[in-house]
Amino acid sequence: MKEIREYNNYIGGKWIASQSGKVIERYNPSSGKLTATYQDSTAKDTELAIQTALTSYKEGEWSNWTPAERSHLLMNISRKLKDNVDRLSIIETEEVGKPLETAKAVINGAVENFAFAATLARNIPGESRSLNKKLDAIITREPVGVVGLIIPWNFPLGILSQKLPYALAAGNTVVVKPSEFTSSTAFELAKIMHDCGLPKGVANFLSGYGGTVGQTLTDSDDIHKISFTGSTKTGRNIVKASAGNMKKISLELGGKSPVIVFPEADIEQAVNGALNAIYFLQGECCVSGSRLLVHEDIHDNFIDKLVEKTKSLNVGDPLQDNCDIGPMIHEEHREKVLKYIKTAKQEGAKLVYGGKKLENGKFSDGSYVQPTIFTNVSNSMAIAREEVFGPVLSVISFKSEEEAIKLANDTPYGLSASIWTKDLDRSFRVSKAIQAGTVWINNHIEAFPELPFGGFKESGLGREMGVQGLEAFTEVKTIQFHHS
Ligand code: TXE
Repeated sequence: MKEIREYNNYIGGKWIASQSGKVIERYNPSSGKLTATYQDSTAKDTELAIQTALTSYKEGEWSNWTPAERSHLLMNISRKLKDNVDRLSIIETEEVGKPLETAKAVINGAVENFAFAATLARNIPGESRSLNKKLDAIITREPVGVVGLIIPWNFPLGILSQKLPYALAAGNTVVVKPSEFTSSTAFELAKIMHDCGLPKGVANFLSGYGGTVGQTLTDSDDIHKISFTGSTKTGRNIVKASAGNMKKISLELGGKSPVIVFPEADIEQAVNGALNAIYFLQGECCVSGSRLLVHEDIHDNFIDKLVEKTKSLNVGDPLQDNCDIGPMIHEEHREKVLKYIKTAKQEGAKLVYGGKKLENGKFSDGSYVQPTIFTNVSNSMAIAREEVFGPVLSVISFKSEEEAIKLANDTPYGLSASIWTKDLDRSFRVSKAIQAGTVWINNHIEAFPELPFGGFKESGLGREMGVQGLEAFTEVKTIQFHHS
């Protein structure tokens, strides 16, 4: 796309500029060219969005729509999103730097999230209990109220769709804060929702920085729940800031996911799986398989194959059909990734491939890093403990199943893990022993709206998607009937 996209905030069904008079400029991380501007919103703009959502919630128009009406609207949004997959994918590729095919797959996932949430809108769970002849009770779920959704830069529409349709299906009103780096597709979604007839004030979108818009949302007593995806550091701030009115919180944070390959695994399949696990979205993904644990008997052969395949990956312009690995989100992030590479070498890890900044020729305008593999990594090194969020793989060798489980769990994170084996007993045993919210057997990365997603330990609180993803946006009310 050639033109520079310009977005105002979407509040109360209207497109309005920030009171700051300032915009945030987003530069394409591959070409370095200006690609979009978003409003640099202030605390006052945020307050306006919150009060608009609160008024809409109190008026109850949306929560009083019948489940069927809410469901049809969400389904229409899903259809309209589908009609726009190609266009929206190009936008995300230009802003995130993700390969176009990856962008398409993720936005198709957003289509499915809206479609699935549409079915949940008509299936909000409830129970009744008969306690004795004179006492019956019903257990109902009500919307939480006004929800703040804070979105990161890596999957602007994908992660938004793991939250927004579920919050709306449950009858809440919302304020959405996209990432300051990649806000466009959230506003494109706002346009689609407007055109589909979402009542004004139900979903309000405003762009801006975390320290202003994000902080105002989390501090506000008129926000009843925050659903956040981002860094563990910001997640901790959100926990503290939410204490004021004890708002509910869901947090989907970082990860250091192990990919565990046992000797009986289908080696070709496991090599391809490990490759996808680390290089999907150039490693800028919360579930990246950034720690590869390989049994010592197959280690050398496995690494040879992995390095061979890594050499054949196409690093370059993410808009090109054959691109496998695009640029890092921005220069500062590239520097962070390079620093981890430097530290890994100093700590004694063995660099077997990559490790360099790509800055000449076709890479000169972008923030590219070579796909990188380290072997001889110890689980205590920084690259094995901290979220690098780049195409940097740490390989650790293990001798026994017990050792593999111990290494896998020796991390503050607990988002996901994958196990590569043909041994059914082992797959059950190990998956039960792993402390993570998602465990894949012979796969890594795939997600479905029907399946809840979230983390153990410092990877977060609560679940998104699945029935649990809707329940997370509800309060449970128990009503007792004492009768004669
Ligand atoms: O995240 P932040 P950043 C990890 C990854 C990455 C690191 C930093 O390791 O390198 O985080 O990325 C908003 N109150 N992940 O700095 O700051 C911010 O504006 C409220 C993992 O981009 O957590 C943005 O909208 N909100 C992750 C969102 O929080 C605040 C995806 C995320 O930004 C805020 C992205 C505040 N005080 C990064 N400060 C994943 N789990 O997939 C910032 N924000």
